[in-house]
Amino acid sequence: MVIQWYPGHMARAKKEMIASLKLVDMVIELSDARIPYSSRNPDIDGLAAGKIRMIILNKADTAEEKITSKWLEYYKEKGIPALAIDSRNSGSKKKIMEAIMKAAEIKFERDRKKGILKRPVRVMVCGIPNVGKSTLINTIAGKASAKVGNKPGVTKGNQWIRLNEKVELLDTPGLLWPKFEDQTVGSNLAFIGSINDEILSRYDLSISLVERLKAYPGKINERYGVDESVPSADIIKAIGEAKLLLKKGGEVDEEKACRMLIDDFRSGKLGRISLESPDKGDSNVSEETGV
Ligand SMILES: Nc1nc2c(ncn2[C@@H]2O[C@H](COP(=O)(O)OP(=O)(O)OP(=O)(O)O)[C@@H](O)[C@H]2O)c(=O)[nH]1
Ligand SMILES: [Mg+2]
Repeated sequence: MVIQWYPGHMARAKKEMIASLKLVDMVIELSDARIPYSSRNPDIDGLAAGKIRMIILNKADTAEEKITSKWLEYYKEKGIPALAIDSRNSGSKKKIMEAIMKAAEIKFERDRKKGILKRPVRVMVCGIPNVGKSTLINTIAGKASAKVGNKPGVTKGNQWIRLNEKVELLDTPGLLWPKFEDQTVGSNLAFIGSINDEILSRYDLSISLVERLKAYPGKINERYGVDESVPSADIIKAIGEAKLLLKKGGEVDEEKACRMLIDDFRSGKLGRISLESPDKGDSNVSEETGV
């Protein structure tokens, strides 16, 4: 299965993002803590050059804490402020606001020197689809200002949200890039729900996910009570049998079994799983930018 998804609305969103970048001081890029490398759009480094930067490893509740800490250490070494959070949790608000105000200090200082006292820091929140950008903004705002949903492409256009006299946030639509050179990146993005499911084979995706979950022996067994030592195709069937996902004639509904497995991974019900680590020698860290 070859995965590519760069619909026309994304090319338009990119243009809109480039136009809005002129208006912002800071760019907060959300990535998914389970795949911090694959979930970062390689275009953003270039587009956001010269801006104050911050990286958020979102959905940290679904990733292994030990590996997320290694990623935070990795960004610390690069000198890029990074945070790991569950953006649905209102407790994250304080942590994010403190990080924004700390990172923005340089801008406020610059303004003060110019005699500008009342200009807020303008912050663009960007990242791939479905990574939690709008959820994060709602949590910080303390109300449902931006539309959220568990599928890619929920936010259709840029939307400003004024938090207070010091901070304004810009919600943006999820952005991918025209070609995934490495198909592991493509499937990682599909696992977390950043690719439109309609263009994917759920069956092929589930087989790849079962293969990847071999790094976490016991997770599938714990959740569905099935034997993990059999071939991947039989694991899918066994999940359908165990969960009574049957068609009319009593045959296993594999489509439903695949959907359950993928949804359970996406929501973290399979447990904390990290698919990428920053350990040295891992091919999943960009040689070019080192980020
Ligand atoms: N487990 C978990 N789920 C989250 C977290 N943040 C967001 N979600 C869920 O992820 C889904 C997508 O959230 P959105 O905020 O709509 O994502 P988005 O990045 O704005 O998506 P687009 O606008 O489509 O690009 C929703 O079902 C959220 O509840 C998190 O930190 N942890
Ligand atoms: Mg959104």
